[in-house]
Amino acid sequence: MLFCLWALGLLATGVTAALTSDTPCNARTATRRREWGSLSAVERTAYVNAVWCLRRQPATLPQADFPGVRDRMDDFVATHINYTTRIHNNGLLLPWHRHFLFLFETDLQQKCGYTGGVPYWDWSLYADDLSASPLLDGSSTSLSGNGDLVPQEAVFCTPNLGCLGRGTGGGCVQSGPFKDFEVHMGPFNPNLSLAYTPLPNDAFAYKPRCLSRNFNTNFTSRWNTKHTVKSLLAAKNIVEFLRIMEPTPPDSMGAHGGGHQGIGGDMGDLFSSPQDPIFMLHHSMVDRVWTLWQNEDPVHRQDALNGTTIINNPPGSPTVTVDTVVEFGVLDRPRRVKQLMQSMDDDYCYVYA
Ligand SMILES: *[C@@H]1O[C@H](CO)[C@@H](O)[C@H](O)[C@H]1NC(C)=O
Ligand SMILES: *[C@@H]1O[C@H](CO)[C@@H](O)[C@H](O)[C@H]1NC(C)=O
Ligand SMILES: *[C@@H]1O[C@H](CO)[C@@H](O)[C@H](O)[C@H]1NC(C)=O
Ligand SMILES: *[C@@H]1O[C@H](CO)[C@@H](O)[C@H](O)[C@H]1NC(C)=O
Ligand SMILES: [Cu+2]
Repeated sequence: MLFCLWALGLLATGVTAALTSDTPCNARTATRRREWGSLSAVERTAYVNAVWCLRRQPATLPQADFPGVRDRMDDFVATHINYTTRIHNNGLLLPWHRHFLFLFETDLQQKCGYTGGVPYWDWSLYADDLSASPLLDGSSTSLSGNGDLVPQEAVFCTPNLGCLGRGTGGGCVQSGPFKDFEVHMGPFNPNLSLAYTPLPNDAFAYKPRCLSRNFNTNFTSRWNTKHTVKSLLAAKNIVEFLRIMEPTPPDSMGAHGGGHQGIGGDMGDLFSSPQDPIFMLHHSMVDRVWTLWQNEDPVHRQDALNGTTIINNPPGSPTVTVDTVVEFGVLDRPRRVKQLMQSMDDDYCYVYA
């Protein structure tokens, strides 16, 4: 009886987090993150509606200092921008984005009544034809499709990769639920991502424009295939895993970058890519493959890390260990990497279906 009253009191004050942490985490109670194509139309719509709902929630970051932050979705974008040069192409890519995704999922659930997990984009199903996928075909139950064709779009060239064919879009997303989804920050000069430099002064400036995409299967059909996923799962250690997922130095490409550049447009922007709703589904897949890989040999892989806390692991930068503290700005208190290593421990209780 006492317990009931106590539980009711918690419910009444909305402290749902306290309740969930008392619920044992097992395969039955865990949040299930599922492949987009396996969701029903009703489930897909529920996810889309939850993302739009988050867009209508107030921001935490003050608009006086962050003019581009207009809503709760933008809190996530600005936080990602702020930490970009500390969480990519290094030892923090996997743990930092795992928590970022978890915080987003928790917001969808707590602020917008969403009851599922963040779905994932299984790259390998659609690597050769993004536009034909249930995720990106532009239908009302997709996450919208390609951007319209910008004829003068340049080919994508880098010194190490050479030139890949240009994308098939480049302009505004034309149809589907996110056709009118404005983005507010960026774009960033891609050269900024090569080094650990201060953010430009206009990093959080308000620059409203349409959501753009530029589908390019030259990326996905090379770095996001069935073979890619198989190789990731077969990686013998974290060094090999990261070499396939996100190799350094800058000019190399992996599954993480291939997914970003394969969608292109705003998703191709290392700093402000969380503005495209596909971002979270891409990172759900990144996290899924990491989780499956970890669970295959927990003793050796649970706490496996490699790399530093600075983009591209420059010589002398601090090595990431389980004791490294990572920050999430206004989204959450700082965490030790140790707390971000197991999908069914500490704050987490999710599985990939
Ligand atoms: C890029 O993709 C297009 C369409 O599939 C193809 O015709 C072209 O050869 C590809 N180019 C490169 C450089 O991969
Ligand atoms: C990036 O740097 C390269 C080499 O310095 C330069 O040629 C290119 O114009 C730069 N790109 C942008 C967008 O500033
Ligand atoms: C990552 O692994 C490589 C290869 O084993 C090793 O040489 C390097 O020192 C490691 N780096 C860090 C920062 O742990
Ligand atoms: C950006 O990072 C700095 C340094 O960790 C931190 O003090 C600041 O609060 C962060 N700002 C945002 C918007 O996350
Ligand atoms: Cu990122």
